[in-house]
Amino acid sequence: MTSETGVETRSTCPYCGVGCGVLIARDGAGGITVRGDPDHPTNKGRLCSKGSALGETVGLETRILQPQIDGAPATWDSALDLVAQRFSDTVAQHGPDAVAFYVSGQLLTEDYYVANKLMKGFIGSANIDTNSRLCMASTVAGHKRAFGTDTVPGTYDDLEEADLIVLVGSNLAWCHPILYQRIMAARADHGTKLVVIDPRKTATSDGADLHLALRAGSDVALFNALLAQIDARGACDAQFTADHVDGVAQAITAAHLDDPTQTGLSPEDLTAFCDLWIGTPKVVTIFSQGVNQSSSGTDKVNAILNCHLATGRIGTPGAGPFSVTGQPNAMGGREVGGLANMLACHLDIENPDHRAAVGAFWDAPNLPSNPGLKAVEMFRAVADGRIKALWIIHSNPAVTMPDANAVAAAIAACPFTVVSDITAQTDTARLADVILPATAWSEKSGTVTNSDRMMSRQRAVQPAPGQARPDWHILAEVAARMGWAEAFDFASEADVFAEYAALSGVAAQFGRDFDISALAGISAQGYAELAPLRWPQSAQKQGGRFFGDGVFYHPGGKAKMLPVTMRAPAAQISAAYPFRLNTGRLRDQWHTMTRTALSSRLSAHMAEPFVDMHPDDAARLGLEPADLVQLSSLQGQAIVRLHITKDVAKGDLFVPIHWTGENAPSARVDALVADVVDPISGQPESKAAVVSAERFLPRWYGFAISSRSFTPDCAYWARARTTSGFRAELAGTDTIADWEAQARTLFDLPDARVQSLTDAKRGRHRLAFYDNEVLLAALYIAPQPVTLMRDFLVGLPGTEAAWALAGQARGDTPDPGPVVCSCFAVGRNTVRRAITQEGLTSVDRIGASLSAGTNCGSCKSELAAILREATSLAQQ
Ligand SMILES: Nc1nc2c(c(=O)[nH]1)N[C@H]1C(S)=C(S)[C@@H](COP(=O)(O)OP(=O)(O)OC[C@H]3O[C@@H](n4cnc5c(=O)[nH]c(N)nc54)[C@H](O)[C@@H]3O)O[C@H]1N2
Ligand SMILES: Nc1nc2c(c(=O)[nH]1)N[C@H]1C(S)=C(S)[C@@H](COP(=O)(O)OP(=O)(O)OC[C@H]3O[C@@H](n4cnc5c(=O)[nH]c(N)nc54)[C@H](O)[C@@H]3O)O[C@H]1N2
Ligand code: SF4
Ligand SMILES: [Mo]
Repeated sequence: MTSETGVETRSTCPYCGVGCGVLIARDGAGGITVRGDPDHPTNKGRLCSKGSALGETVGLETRILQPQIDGAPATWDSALDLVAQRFSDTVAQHGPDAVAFYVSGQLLTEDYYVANKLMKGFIGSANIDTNSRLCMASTVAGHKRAFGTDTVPGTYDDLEEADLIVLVGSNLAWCHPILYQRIMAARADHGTKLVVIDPRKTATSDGADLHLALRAGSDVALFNALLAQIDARGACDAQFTADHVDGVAQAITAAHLDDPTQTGLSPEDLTAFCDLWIGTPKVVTIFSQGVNQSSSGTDKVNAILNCHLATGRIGTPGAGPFSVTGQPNAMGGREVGGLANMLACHLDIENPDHRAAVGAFWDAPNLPSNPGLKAVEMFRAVADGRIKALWIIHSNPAVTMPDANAVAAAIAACPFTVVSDITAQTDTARLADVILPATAWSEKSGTVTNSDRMMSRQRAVQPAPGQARPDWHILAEVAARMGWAEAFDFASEADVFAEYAALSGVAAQFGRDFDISALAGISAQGYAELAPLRWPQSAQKQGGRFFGDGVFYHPGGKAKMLPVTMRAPAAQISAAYPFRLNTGRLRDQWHTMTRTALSSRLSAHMAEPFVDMHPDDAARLGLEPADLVQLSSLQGQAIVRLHITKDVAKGDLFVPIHWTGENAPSARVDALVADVVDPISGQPESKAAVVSAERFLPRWYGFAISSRSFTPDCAYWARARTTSGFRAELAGTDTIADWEAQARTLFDLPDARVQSLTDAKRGRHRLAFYDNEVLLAALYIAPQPVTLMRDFLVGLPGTEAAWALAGQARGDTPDPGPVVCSCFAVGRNTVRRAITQEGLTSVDRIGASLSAGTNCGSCKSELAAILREATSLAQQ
């Protein structure tokens, strides 16, 4: 179903787990407009920079619109027949465990349900795992150990109710911006205190009362210190623990035995933290990837949950632990059983009663009794030939799995790999035998569940382009061709959802938390009109919080505190690998950038991959600002731009995760990361590799702009979209004899008129290509990192820029600097100038003068940092 031009349709943002409601309208020119839904309870009309730019990322230029077999266009029938045949043959010859699905927390609930039903119910293997293994697995395991289920107890309303919010391993200002803004609003309104626990200084910690820059991986020691103090100060809730919690004494004993000095924090900071936390009953502890992505991730989760259980601060307004989910449907995937060690609706694969009930409900003959392979094990099994047919849906593991080079090699060598994606231009799709074109957000329809258990609809407003089909539909078609037409005879996504809701009622009979059986009989119209609602939705309970009543899901109804002890990250710093490599996200990019990089606005915030390094380390290595740095580990190498900053501690490095073979092949950070996992959750330690760093010394550095896309071929390059085309940073190790010929090949401009400026002795070359007076492309080469007014130059292609070779603006046109506010394209230098020239003293004043920060607000913490910097410079 699609909508008419101008008519607004309610849907949900496809990016992060905040789950903001949007209103989408077709603009009559093939595109869409997107604004925040004022009636959605999560965001009440607000959107962050990524949500605001959604309209710019739905174009078709990079889409795959027809199935491909071995790189050649194919019909749906031949592609689906081939996939079904190869999977059936592989199962027949080698058994069901010789095939696997690797899926995604970005799939809609309906897609996920069908994938899980096909693999676990009918193919008869549990080899379906998901990128949520890299994301939420430690939380799932920690929740199950403590609560007996994977339940997020609270709701977003707790952010406004709380008096203290603690963020552990979470850069909320960039990764869950609308939640961060809700916290900032609560802070302005009633002074909510904010503590940030992160080894790195971030946009999030900039706004905090207390930033605990603990040593990487030491969160367990910190929360054990807190638990020991809770005990020592008599702050345990004796009644609550006696009635509702097991394991209290053991957990407290373990906490006292742990050593808080491992955190590297000062005794004053530790005391300040304990004072605040213990002294503030309404405390919410939010945690994310700094906790989960660790070889002790599950213990970190339980160390946090222990403190809330000991004090009974859980499931009441303004109090509780809160795992924020990353992907839009990370939570939904956990509900449908998308992880290899779960069944469906929070039922357990290893429980024979659960298996029998689900098997009967699905009328499925083949339910496996053992968990399947978790992501890292799965790709190892692909590598060593145990898995011979693999279907990757909605994920890009050749970039995002640890030991990514080995994973890419395994996928390439797998006898049969299918990739379902919206584009064929990904590192993973390029390795596939069959690529299946999926419909994308704004064309597809279904439900997602956000971090606070709110189920919201995504709705289609645009027709499916070309031959693209919804993911659930593709899966059902393959299932039918494998011989299970009846079980997968879904007429629509509404049909899938109704079946799923009915199954949750079966699960509820086993006393499971996830119960949406009230929706079991939902009609097509009811589904079409479904307004956001929070689970559970059963006859007994609708939405609300869990555990405030002290009722948990372990047999006997009690929660468990776990005795945990800090373990350092698995890889140890050594003389050969002296740096700890932290990794994470940037404000305006989403994972491997297949959608966000289509927006020039979003690409302007940080246009190149980089490594944050402390000034003392840079000095010791003899590195200068803007040098290129080669990072090496036992697994692989990366080359990135140096960014010298005190935001990271000495010995720590930070590299963003977003760049891929498509836009900066040398900067794939997971090529450096070992595939070490948490022993309980199987989640990889993505933020604590050890690496060495040295200057990467090319013969030449370059900067290129062009109105058309181009793909460089040199040791280092990074390309990004601009308002007028594309830009790229380049560096090469080879000697180039003829720069004009080189540039013509690069830009594919064999005949265009050229203007050049060469100082061969100094190794400087500048070339600009024109169509009449209009600039098509330009290349700037120098033996050192090229200094240019880049943020000015990127606007020139397509204009009559006769002076492009100068590399800077004429006269007194000022250099705007890199973009800070992507909504209004306001550069850093523009903000600095306005602060000094106009004497601006607050973020609001900056907004009034330049509009920066007045739309989505995602840049407010950066504006505050520029303001602080400018003010302190002025006072010196
Ligand atoms: N802009 C943007 N937003 C996103 C995404 C995106 O790609 N881009 N992705 C979404 C997804 S899937 C996810 S999972 C979330 C992730 O959201 P976050 O978890 O907030 O994001 P990260 O940047 O991965 O990591 C968070 C922080 O963990 C810190 N950290 C590293 N090691 C440790 C440690 O040992 N202890 C502690 N306490 N902290 C540590 C890092 O310094 C980093 O600042 O973001 C979601 N939102
Ligand atoms: N070192 C390090 N590694 C990490 C992390 C980290 O912090 N550090 N974070 C980890 C985490 S938390 C996560 S969640 C993962 C994310 O890693 P991935 O899931 O691998 O990354 P994405 O770029 O989100 O991949 C989604 C793919 O789905 C495609 N796609 C988009 N829409 C659709 C659709 O509707 N249907 C289909 N079939 N395909 C579609 C996109 O084009 C893209 O290729 O990365 C993990 N890797
Ligand atoms: S916070 Fe931003 S990315 Fe996340 S759901 Fe809301 S608009 Fe989308
Ligand atoms: Mo994630």
